[in-house]
Amino acid sequence: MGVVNVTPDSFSDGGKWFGPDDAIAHGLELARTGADIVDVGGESTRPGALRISEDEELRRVGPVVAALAEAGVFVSIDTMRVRVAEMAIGAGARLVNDVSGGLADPAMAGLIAESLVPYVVMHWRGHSVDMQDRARYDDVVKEVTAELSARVTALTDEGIDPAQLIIDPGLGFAKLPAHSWTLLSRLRELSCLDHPSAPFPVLVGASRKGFIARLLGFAPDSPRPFAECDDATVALTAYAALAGAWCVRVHAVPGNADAVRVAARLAEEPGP
Ligand code: PMM
Repeated sequence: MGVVNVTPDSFSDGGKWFGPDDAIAHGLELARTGADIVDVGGESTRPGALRISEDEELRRVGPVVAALAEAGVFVSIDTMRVRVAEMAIGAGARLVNDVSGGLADPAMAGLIAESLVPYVVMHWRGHSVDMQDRARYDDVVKEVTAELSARVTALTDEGIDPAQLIIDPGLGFAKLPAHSWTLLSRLRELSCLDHPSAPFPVLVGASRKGFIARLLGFAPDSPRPFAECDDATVALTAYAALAGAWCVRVHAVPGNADAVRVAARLAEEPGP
């Protein structure tokens, strides 16, 4: 999954694809260079970000989703708002990626149940403005798994077919770097939620996140610039694919697409 952030202020590429023409050209390039899915988002979720209005979000993503879908790209809409998801599905989006897992907009579950599109349920503890205050865990894997299990149960209770659901640990969302590393190291445990339809496919969004930038920086208070974290992202992609991830959400597609192919080839080999 390649990322098109139609925002002036995202984590890692804010402002680069803010105009619709640039965003559309970038989405086409991601698809051409190996992305199976292009994820279009209009709202930044970097720590501390304030929300934008629904109309502004619609204005940012509408033309980009429509043009990419029209060109035959498998488009995913990255939104927490039901109206944006509904517009995007109407314009040809085929997957909804909701970083709040349905918590931000209570009407989202109804739309997903009706429209039958695949739905990414990310682990989330609240909006970006103060989410890092909620990065408190005794056992991060146990708590994230339990909270995702509760979401999956609530969503299926609202009529969503479990086969539509993809889960995501939400790296960097209400997580300190150590939490994200622990979750990655125990990725296989996440798909085994407490739900009769488990295991679920897992999506991993590690690309250019702060926990990588901090690891690679010269000192704790001087993280590596985000755009220089792509080689480490490729390393994590190979690892995540071998650990059974269904999808990786990345900003720079070619190296990550190669890593997925290497991992897939290795996974074909019989064990010892
Ligand atoms: N991360 C960001 C945005 N959307 N969606 C999913 N499912 N998982 C993620 O980890 C995720 C996401 C923030 O990253 P960006 O602003 O650098 O694209």
